Amino acid sequence: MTKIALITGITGQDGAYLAEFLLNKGYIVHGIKRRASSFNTARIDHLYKDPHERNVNFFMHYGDLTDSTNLIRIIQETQPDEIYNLAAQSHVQVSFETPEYTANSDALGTLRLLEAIRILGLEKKTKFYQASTSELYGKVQEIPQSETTPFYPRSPYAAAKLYAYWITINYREAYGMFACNGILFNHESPIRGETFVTKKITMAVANIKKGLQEKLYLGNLDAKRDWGFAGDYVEAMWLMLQQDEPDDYVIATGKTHSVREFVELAFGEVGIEIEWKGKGVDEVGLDAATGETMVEIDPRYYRPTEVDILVGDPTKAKNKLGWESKVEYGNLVKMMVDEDLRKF
Ligand code: NDP
Ligand code: GDR
Repeated sequence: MTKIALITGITGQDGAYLAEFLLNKGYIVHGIKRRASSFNTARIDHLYKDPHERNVNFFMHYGDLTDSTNLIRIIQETQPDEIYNLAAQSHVQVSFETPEYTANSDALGTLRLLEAIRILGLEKKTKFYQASTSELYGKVQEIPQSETTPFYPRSPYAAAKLYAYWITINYREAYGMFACNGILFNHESPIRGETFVTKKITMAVANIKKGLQEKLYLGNLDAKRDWGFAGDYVEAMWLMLQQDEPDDYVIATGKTHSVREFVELAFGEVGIEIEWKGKGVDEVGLDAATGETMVEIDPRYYRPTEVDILVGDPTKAKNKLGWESKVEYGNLVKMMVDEDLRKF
């Protein structure tokens, strides 16, 4: 029997990788996209087929996580075996500026989907994946962070995702739903959103190399993150829904690097060695060969409350799902810089 998947957030980084992954597994894939005044489907255009063709297995529906009736109708029409809830206002810094909207889409949006499954009587048919996040750990209580590490959210985004995490568990326990949280640590790719720090850096490196940009402005250089490759991480989402029992899993590489190290490695890819001078907001990253300023600090990118260090313990995912992160950090940085050099 051909399986049917419904992906929210299909136009995002993970939505695009997951849609391709599931289509390759023979799924029929439905995606929910928001109406926008300009095209927002660049990441999935290569998967799209004219609906008038035969054997079409990829369908798009207009929708929004803030609109319950729309979600109920789409789930009723598509009768999915698996729902992957990837849609979110996913930018931590933006969540400080739009806290209420972030809560509406990221926290209540998750509730709306779970409730839709229940209203439609699909509790026993439809499995549910929730895109939980390492941001839940926030002000970390333990290194590395595992499924049993206490949470301490440090942003409106993380607080909204904390609600989504617990409501997913509550629906699993209250109604016997097959609902899982993937606690994913940062994962990146050439199609990462352009305002996340990795992509911002790799794009700037490519632009500077080509003489299209003078320098790069960043915030906190000392934040440390456990960065993996998005293409690897979507497989873990799928694996969680193929197990006998629903459960929650940390998905991570187990290694951590600072933003500063990422900058050094990315510039290194185009033959620029960065030398740091000064302290705090006055710190600059110089081209060691020419003395030109490549990186400056702009305090605008500092967050009111920062998450200093994240590093995940993926042991449970390895033992129970047989999942491991494949693309190494250095190769990830190279992949992103190479793609930006090619594109821009
Ligand atoms: P992106 O920001 O790339 O994609 C987010 C997607 O959600 C986009 O398709 C966006 O649509 C959609 N969306 C936003 N708001 C709404 C809404 N109100 N209704 C419907 N759709 C909406 O995120 P990623 O692909 O990087 O992440 C996927 C999920 O995983 C997110 O929930 C994120 O919070 C979570 N996560 C991500 C991690 C990462 O490192 N990437 C790590 C841990 C968790 P549009 O294109 O129109 O903006
Ligand atoms: P994060 O990713 O907040 O971890 O959330 P982001 O790339 O935005 O920030 C990582 C770290 O870099 C520091 N930083 C900057 N960040 C941005 N965006 N821009 C800058 O100029 C800059 N300078 C320094 C930040 O302070 C931070 O410490 C991502 C998102 O994908 C979430 O949706 C997801 O849940 C988590 O990863 C896991």
